Amino acid sequence: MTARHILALSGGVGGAKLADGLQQACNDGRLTVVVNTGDDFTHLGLNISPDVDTALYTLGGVANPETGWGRRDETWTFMDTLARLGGETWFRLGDGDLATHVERTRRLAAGEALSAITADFARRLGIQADVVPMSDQPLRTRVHSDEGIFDFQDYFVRHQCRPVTRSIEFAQGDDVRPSPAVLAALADDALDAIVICPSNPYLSIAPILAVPGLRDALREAGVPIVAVSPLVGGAAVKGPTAKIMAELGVPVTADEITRQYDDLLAGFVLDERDAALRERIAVPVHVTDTLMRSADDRVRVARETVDFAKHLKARA
Ligand code: FO1
Repeated sequence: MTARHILALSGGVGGAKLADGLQQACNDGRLTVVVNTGDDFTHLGLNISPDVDTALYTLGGVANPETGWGRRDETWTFMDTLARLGGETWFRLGDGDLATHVERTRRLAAGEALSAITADFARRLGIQADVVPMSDQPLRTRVHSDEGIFDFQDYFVRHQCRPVTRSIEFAQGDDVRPSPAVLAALADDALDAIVICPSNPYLSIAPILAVPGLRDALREAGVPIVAVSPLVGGAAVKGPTAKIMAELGVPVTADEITRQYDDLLAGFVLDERDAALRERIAVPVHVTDTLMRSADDRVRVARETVDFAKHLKARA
């Protein structure tokens, strides 16, 4: 695989695994990872950007291998002490992770942009890729459910995705725009492909596409956009993708994911367990084992995805 510059769109754990594979497969090429910030929230007075941190920790090789979020070899003195004091403990912040939130909060309060802080954290973690929050302005995912309207982490962690989803809102002010680094990456002459990682299309990729101007900028970049299916054998590898699809009344099948990305897609990477759905997909399809259990799997799926995208580019 030789690519000059790949841009990937990612949510949390599943997306970060493919981004990690892309980083390892990129060799001398450039990788820009555009990360969802719709899950961001203020908690215990701290600015928390869960998907950005999952990308940073995964690409920096310090992610917790069991959860996929948070840091490996974490200690929990802060949480244990908070519990003894009767504080809020439903959202688990490890001691090392806490330092990330404290430092981010301090720098945001001092007037730095989230993208500048993230770029600096990435450099300090020795990450080769450019990790870029989708926007420097807040856009917040809110889940409208049978039990009321929930802020994202309230729905996802506190209520364990139990409420039945009716619709999903991306609450944002008039000033929300793509991070300058996203637009600069999309304008790069060396950009070869855009990869939509196997993140939740409704909760993790949709907020990125909801940033005004971003969807058009992706389409106008003039390179193939290829998505990797987040469904394997009609089930989500992790998280509530299948549950939400059922609740929104759409079939829980991989071909439905291509309809969610609609006008953007030039190609789709389908899991081999869903190969029978191939005929129902309007764009070119690459069938493979998309499960990323090991580090080698991440690199293999990344290589195949980029090779597929480059093949589509050569054909265009
Ligand atoms: N997910 C959980 O299920 N429980 C938690 O307590 C939790 C804490 C947490 C702390 C920092 C962080 O960066 C992520 C954390 N996550 C937790 C993951 C997060 O809620 C989700 O993975 C994403 O927002 C969805 O991509």
